[in-house]
Amino acid sequence: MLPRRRRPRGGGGAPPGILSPAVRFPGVAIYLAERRMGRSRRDFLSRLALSKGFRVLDAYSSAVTHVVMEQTSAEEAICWQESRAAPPPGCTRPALLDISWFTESMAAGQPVPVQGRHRLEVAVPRKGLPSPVWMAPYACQRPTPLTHHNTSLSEALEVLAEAAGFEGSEGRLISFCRAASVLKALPFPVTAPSQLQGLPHFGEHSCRVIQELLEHGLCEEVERVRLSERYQSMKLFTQIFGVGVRTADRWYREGLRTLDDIREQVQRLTQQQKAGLQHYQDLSTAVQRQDVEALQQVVEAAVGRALPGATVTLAGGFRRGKMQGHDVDFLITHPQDGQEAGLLPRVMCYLEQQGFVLYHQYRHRGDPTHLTWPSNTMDTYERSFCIFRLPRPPGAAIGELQRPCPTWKAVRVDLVVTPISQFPFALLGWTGSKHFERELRRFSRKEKGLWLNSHGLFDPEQKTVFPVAAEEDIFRHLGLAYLPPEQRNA
Ligand code: DCP
Ligand code: MG
Repeated sequence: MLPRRRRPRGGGGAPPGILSPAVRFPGVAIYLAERRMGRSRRDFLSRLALSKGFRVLDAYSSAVTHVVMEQTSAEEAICWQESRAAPPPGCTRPALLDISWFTESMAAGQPVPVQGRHRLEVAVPRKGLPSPVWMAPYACQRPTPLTHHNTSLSEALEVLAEAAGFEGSEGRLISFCRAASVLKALPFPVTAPSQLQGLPHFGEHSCRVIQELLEHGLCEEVERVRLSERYQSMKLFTQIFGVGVRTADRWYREGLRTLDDIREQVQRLTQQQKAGLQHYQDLSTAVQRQDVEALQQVVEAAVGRALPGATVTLAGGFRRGKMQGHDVDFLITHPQDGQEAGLLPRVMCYLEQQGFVLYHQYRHRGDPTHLTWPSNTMDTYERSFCIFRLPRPPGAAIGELQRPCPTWKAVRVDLVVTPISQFPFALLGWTGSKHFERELRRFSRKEKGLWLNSHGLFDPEQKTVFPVAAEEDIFRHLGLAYLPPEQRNA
């Protein structure tokens, strides 16, 4: 069990509910509908959720994100919801869920991503194929759950996106990402090309790929790319910590193909790349959720010692509900603006003394006014890119004994320090997904004329920034319905 975390409140103007002193998932607000549940069971479930850091609202309102019901049919649930006030413009109705979502979330100690089987849905008699649906054009305007109905199709498009990125074709990369992201948001599996009609971002190329996959189970172009020497070497090289597309491309053009080829050139590598190569096996193995919890405790202890009152918040894919990831992203802040300055060297020093650090690269805080707005340079926060030495619990799986060192494993961790006044922007920016962030910035710029980055939201005409207290405020300023992290898997 993790110690309770102190963290900035994410309520963002939510109506008063039953509030826990330590809300761990500010993006989730549960409403337990009492209908068939009964008062005492509802009270028991509320207390359980509160004890695990969930926010439970005692009244149904537009702040509710998850409605949980028991022994209620889908038809009854929808009638119940329609009898309530309609959501304000721009807000979506909360998900109607059966108790399985609640019990699974309590068991996991965090909100599990909402899947089809959790939803109370009216079974519509199927007449042939589900008809094409209307879909909002920007990924930040629609929920995208972690697990969806079109995984093999979206993965194929993402191979083409990645390959385009390896060739420096940013435009093609984004086009394929957008089409893949639409598939992830669809509420049904695509089984016929006609279902793509009217969907945004489905150009001729993406349609052709999907058609081939639906007809033959494979797409010749995707398979050719996947098996190509170029794609495989670029993927291998860019997986090394500290190696980007440009370096990987240079190595490839020089005829290098394998990790051994790179090891022979060790004198040309940066310290970061050397560390990446040294720990390649561990770092190319997915980080698991239990590793994240162990790491959070380690980081919290160091941060608490370096600056009492400072908080550690999980961001990145794990905040979106992923069970595995390539690294762990933590944001550090302090409730008093300015207190956090210079904190990270003390944290790193303490972690190093305890033997948790295999490698780290510290970056001083930069001046955010030097960012060229609107910029793709994410931020100028003080940060450390680290490789942690994470002790393995005794009795790790047998297969683990073949690993380089069975008693610990190397894990990539990013630590980012932000002043509390900018924290909601940093949290939004560091939660991802990458495509979601790209879309959010594009939406801000093109639809609202505002510039968004991980430091703030800027109005270039008025020359003003928007003060915010929580992520919800940023969505509100942009006129978007709030999406909790687990619906940002675009
Ligand atoms: N990010 C950022 N600045 C960076 C790197 C990442 O702001 N220099 C943002 C982009 C992503 C988010 O942080 O939206 C997390 O980045 P990751 O690369 O860690 O990606 P994920 O955590 O989503 O996935 P995973 O770590 O599992 O690959
Ligand atoms: Mg990450």
